[in-house]
Amino acid sequence: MKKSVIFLLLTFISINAQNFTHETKEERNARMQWWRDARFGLFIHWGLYSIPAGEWNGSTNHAEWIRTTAQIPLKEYDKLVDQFNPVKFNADEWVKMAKDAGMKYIVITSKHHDGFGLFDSKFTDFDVMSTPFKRDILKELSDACHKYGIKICFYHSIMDWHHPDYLPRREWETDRHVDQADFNRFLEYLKNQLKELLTNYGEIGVLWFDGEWEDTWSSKLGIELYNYVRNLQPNIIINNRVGVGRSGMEGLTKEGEFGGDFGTPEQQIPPTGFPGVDWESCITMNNYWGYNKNDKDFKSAKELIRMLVDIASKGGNFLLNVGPTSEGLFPQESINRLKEIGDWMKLNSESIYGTLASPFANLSCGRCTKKSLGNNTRLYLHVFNWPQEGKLVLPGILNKPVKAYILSDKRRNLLAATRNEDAIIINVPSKPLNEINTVVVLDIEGKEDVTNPPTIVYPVNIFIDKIFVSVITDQQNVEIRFTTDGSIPTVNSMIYKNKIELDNTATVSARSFRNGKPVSDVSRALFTKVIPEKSMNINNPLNGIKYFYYEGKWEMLPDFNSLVPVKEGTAQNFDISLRNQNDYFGFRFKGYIMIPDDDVYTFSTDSDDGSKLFIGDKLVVDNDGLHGMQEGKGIIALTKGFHKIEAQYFERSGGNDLKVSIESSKIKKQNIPDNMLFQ
Ligand code: H79
Repeated sequence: MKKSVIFLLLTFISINAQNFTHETKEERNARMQWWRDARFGLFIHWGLYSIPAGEWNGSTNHAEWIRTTAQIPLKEYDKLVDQFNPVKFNADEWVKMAKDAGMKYIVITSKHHDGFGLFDSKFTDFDVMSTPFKRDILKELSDACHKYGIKICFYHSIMDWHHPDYLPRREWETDRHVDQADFNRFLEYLKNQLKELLTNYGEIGVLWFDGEWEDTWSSKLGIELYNYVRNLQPNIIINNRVGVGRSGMEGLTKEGEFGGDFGTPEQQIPPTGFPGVDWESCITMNNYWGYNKNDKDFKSAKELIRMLVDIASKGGNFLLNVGPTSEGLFPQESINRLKEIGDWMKLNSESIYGTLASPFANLSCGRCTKKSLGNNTRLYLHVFNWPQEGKLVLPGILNKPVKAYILSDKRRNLLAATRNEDAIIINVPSKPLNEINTVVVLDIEGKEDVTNPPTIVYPVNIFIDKIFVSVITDQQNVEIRFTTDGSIPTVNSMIYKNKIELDNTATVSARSFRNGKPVSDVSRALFTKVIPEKSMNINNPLNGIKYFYYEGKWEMLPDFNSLVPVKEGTAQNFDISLRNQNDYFGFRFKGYIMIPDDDVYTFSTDSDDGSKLFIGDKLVVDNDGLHGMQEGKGIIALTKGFHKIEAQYFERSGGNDLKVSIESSKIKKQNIPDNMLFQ
């Protein structure tokens, strides 16, 4: 192509920077497919922090956060650059270990919070090219990944404890002045480095952002960055930490917030899946992400395999972490575990890759994953608890069994599978082939027809005059029958057609029927009729709310009654910007809320750290304790008019924020507006 044509094309691309946050379902599915099929990836946390290996001045509870947790001055930390020389690093070996473990992608820290880059960056000297090692680690690793068919992905921290223009600072930091800091320049730096990562290393599978929770980052910047990255590699997948909608360590995106492409539960597996939502649990093999030489608390291979299966059965991905040493080696314990997982995967990976979530609400024998076979369906029964009597009972399914066998049985000996009412019973050997998890394959006729109870749907479970309750089910060709007197629905109970209207306290019980026979378990929910709290009369209400500001170091809300406020006055709203300092403070807001209608109201506080909300004298939201932005909710029935409202809040250190919101059948969830607050 001629230079001028290239130039024109580039201009064209840049003026047409697309908005990638809207795409069709088909486009999204196509982009996400490899990742959904993969189910299993390797996380690598590696950087300068592998040199101290978790230890600083005698304390041993550090890792990749050591710069902050040991409060290391910048010039001390910078000395690690001269020591970083992982001569035993061999990209091919790392990639082969991941591949042999059954992993399909690797996410490595291009830059962690400390700001150090494992790649050759033109925009900083704080990178691997300034170390004695002087080899672009990401280049070697991405080449090896491309060679072995593993997707290479980068973890890139937004928070940066090194760059002079990043804001805010650690509270104890003294050697990086804020005076000349310009966050916009930092944004340029961030984008410049991302452009390097997205142009110099071939196709990148995922960009995994983190460190998004400080108050300089915003939803707007997140959406901009998402588009910036997709513009450079349109098919890339980006985690939800690019925006600010993550709900704490649970990691799923809060409703209404921008959530990138997938949720990121950290160090935990959600109790259930989230139909229609992509997510990935990232979990360490021992306790720390970065290498900590004293941390020998490794999960067993059995635990890790069962975690992988548990996650897959809920429709998620498993990103399992290894923290390599400063020599460039995986810890031996990690190598051993990857090997054991690989041994299991070699025989059983078909039950992981490309599977869908379990159709069963719960299974006592273990977990289930699923694949469509066109007309029929294949269930993979991951048996954790092998049956004593040679009979594996799968309760709660109405399909005809087609065939069954043990996945790791090379001869594929067929197992007899028979029906017994709503169960399928499979004759199995008396001993499992694998103690950790023996997978029994069960093919069934048609789409799965499981007896999960119908779902009773309601926004709140209390009401004043009446309430309308919906019931839904995934089961095909059924009618739902229900009762409101606590009894089990029978073939003679009312058929559910429209929403159930209740005007008295009642328990709704629902069950599916087909051809006059019950074909599901029973679901139940209690709805309580309540008397709403009476409003009060106030003379001359004025807009605004009283505030009382306190200072102190607390781990939970103090008894403000026993403390003297540093200052007090009137605020427009629950406004914590009226503070004198950014850490170690608390607020109490007192006033009245004008309630527009008799109704049930859901109040929530979203706060970092703890908060509580009282309406009248009732504690409605208890969201106390030390935590990042975290939401607490409560419900209360109120009559129209004025009610006392009091919010309490405290902040220890780090980020701080308080949002108080209201929602009802007539009010969309929103922060309580100024015009509802009075003093
Ligand atoms: O890279 C690893 C860790 O170093 C990093 N994430 C994994 C993948 C990590 N950074 N911070 N933490 C883990 C814990 C931090 C938690 C908190 Fe928060 C930050 C509490 C309050 C601010 C997360 C964000 C929970 C609430 C908001």
